[in-house]
Amino acid sequence: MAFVATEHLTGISAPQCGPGNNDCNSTPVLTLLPRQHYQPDLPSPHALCIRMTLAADRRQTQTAFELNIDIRAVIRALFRTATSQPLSLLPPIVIRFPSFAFEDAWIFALCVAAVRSGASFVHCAPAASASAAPAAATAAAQVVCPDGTRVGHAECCPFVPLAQDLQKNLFENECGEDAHEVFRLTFHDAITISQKSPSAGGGADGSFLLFPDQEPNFPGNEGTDDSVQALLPFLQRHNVTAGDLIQFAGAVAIGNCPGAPRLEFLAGRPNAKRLPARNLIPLPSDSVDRILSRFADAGNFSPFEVVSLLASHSIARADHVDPKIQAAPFDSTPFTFDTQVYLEVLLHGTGFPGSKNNSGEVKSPLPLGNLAINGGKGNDTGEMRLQSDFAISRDPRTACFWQGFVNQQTFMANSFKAAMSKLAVLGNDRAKLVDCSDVVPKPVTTRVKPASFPATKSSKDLELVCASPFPSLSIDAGPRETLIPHCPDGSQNCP
Ligand code: HEM
Ligand SMILES: [Ca+2]
Repeated sequence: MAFVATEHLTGISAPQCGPGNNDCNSTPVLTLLPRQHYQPDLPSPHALCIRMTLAADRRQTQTAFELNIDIRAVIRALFRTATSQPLSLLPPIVIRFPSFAFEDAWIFALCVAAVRSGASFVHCAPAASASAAPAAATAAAQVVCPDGTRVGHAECCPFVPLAQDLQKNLFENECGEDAHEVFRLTFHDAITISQKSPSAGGGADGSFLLFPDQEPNFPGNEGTDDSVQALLPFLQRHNVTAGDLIQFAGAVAIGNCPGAPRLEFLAGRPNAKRLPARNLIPLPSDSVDRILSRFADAGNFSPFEVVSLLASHSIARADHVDPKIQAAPFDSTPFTFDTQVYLEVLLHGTGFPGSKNNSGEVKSPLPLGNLAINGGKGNDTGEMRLQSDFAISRDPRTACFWQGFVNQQTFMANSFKAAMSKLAVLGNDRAKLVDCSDVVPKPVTTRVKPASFPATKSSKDLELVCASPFPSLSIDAGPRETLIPHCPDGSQNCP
């Protein structure tokens, strides 16, 4: 057997019924995904760590349990296969429940796993290591800030006016260009750290804002100067560190995008002292090997977590990949944090929205836009596809994770949130930070529609590598390629 002790299963319940979600009519689902997520926490090769997200009463709580059962027996039973493949290559298994009693569903799921594994006894207890779980739930609000807001810790007070200032003077409460660019900066600031080369950079330390004339010029950072210039005045006006400002502004920004989760925010990142090394940012022309090993080197990110983080490309448009076109979107809903990007990247590519032969770009399924139709006057460039997204969606190590997010809005948003919790504190000691998640504004609750094939596309256009069944999705009506909105309000022309 090729199982290694660092591979685990994780279970995450998908549906959450309430404002801003699209799963109200579906049955609760438990997805058990093979995963190498909690490397430090496996007490023995015979334990199975199941991590759960409970969506009962519309609050999310997370609990980790450990079952003292034979992991190989569970795998064989769950996947009905005596496979020698690593767990990360196995398809996810989905169990559907007939009711919305989430707690019952979880206990039932654990029993199913245990019974199927043939375990003679099952012992469930909270995971011994708290490091597996995100920081403890936000402390009960007990401090009153100068403006009267109640927060968990005094250190969180400066972020209250900062959130208001960002919304009013930068984002205008929209999931627009500024929100996208600022969100991207959370990644580019954090990823410049290396376990192999400890002096190469400090991770999420605000170096971008402290060396604003240098770091945006590094390879892979094309376009980050806009968000750096946008954030610098906020660093002047507010008493927060540069690293905290970047991660907090990203959390505020993404909350303006329908479908996005409310991110964790921990405060207290010390300011960067030095500029990081230049070569730590993944490029869209990089191989999957190189990308996965860069993320592993930066912070032990598993392939599942890398795929989870790429949900961000659901609210993304490129200005610098093709010098001939601006704001070329990666999916047909660039102002909605949905699963369309996972679907659309799996479609057969037919052409380029602008010029050919750009580094890091491959053919997309929706290249037409309305530029051509309107004699060059339209605003829809057509969709762009990054070579890295394409390769990750079709690599055996990541294809099932990628496909597993299609039309799984809540699962995708929860997985993204969990991976962002790791990204946002790279280079920092979680234990020294203060949980200020309560000052992150609540995300917009606009309903997100289920994933659907863009007009003219169907399941015939799918290029699937993962053997799991593909969800059945509707097709948008229309005689020609779906036009992609250019503005956050869904229109083609912004005021
Ligand atoms: C495999 C690693 C990744 C690669 C190679 C990559 C590459 C790119 C590229 C080339 C662009 C277009 C930039 C431009 O031309 O303006 C882009 C945009 C973007 N990326 Fe990534 N990215 C990666 C991972 C991530 C992650 C982990 C995040 C966040 C957690 C992220 C967030 C974004 C956002 C929000 C944008 C849109 C910016 C805008 O619309 O202005 N990316 N990415
Ligand atoms: Ca989208």
